[in-house]
Amino acid sequence: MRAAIVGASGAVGQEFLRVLEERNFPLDELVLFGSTRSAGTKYTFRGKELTVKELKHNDDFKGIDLVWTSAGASTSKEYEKTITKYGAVMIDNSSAFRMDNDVPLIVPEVNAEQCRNIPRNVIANPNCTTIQLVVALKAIEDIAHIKKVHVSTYQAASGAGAAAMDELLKQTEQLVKGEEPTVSKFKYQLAMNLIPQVDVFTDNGYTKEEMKMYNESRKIMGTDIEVSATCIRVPVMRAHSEATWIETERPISIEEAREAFAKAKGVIVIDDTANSQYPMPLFLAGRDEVFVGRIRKDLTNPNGLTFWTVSDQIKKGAALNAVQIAEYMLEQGLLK
Ligand code: 2RA
Repeated sequence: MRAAIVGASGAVGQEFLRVLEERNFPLDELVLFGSTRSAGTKYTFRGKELTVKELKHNDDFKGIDLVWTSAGASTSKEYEKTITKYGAVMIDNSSAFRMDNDVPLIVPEVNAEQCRNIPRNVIANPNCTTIQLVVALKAIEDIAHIKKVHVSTYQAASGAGAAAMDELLKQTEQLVKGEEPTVSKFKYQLAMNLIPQVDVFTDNGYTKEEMKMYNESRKIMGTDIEVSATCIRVPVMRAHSEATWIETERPISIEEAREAFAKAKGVIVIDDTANSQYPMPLFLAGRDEVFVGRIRKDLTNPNGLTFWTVSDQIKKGAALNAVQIAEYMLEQGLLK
């Protein structure tokens, strides 16, 4: 298997290298691509030094079987044909193709089988907040149909890239020193603050990030589920948290829900409030799973349940999910 990463120098690109090593993904060769600025940069992968090649419209993708792309939607749109024209499968982490009817939007724990139908040789990786949400929702959908979801997200700085993580640390340091904090990666200072805006606002008052959760969840779950989200940027480094309220077709007990979560693929339950045990981003960054806690009935709705989740935004929210898609395809003989 000859594979490539486009956007190797970014936070997600670097996570791809870590995840591929960690999971010993079977590769005969890995080729790294990046922008003019990152071309020539060297990274070590499995003890070998790899040099980033400048992404160009040429035959560089000839003989490559699989390409993970995480370099922004405009780059994915521009290079789709260059990447796939010799038969490579493109697993794209950007928002470019997620809602295209001829591109499956995949979270392996939920709808892996849809990898079988890839007429453009393109598979879309969902937005990080959506991945985290649907892994948890799938556990409940398997026992009772979910009709409505309300979710409030608490999104880490990592969602805006490595430089945003650096800025959060820098702001914190500046505040401690009594200096004016540097504000460039978000509209406002993030340290000691919460910013109720992730991405730009749309005509209906929701942000693009919030509409991604509505649209992508419906496509992945393949149901009439409706998701109303409020996405908030919080001063946390790299794990997202979500407070979720669901309404199911029939009432489900806390015990039923907890059992369903405990059995679900990719989910770990941390829910022992008597001992103040619940998922927290500080302690779960770097982990593979979606962690679920604070499971309880919704006091406003007999068919309602509410719970809290935490998951690593760069790992399961991006690189790991995309690698798991490739692992599934290999297992199913869908990749060379
Ligand atoms: C964010 N989900 O958290 C968006 C993009 N990664 O900023």
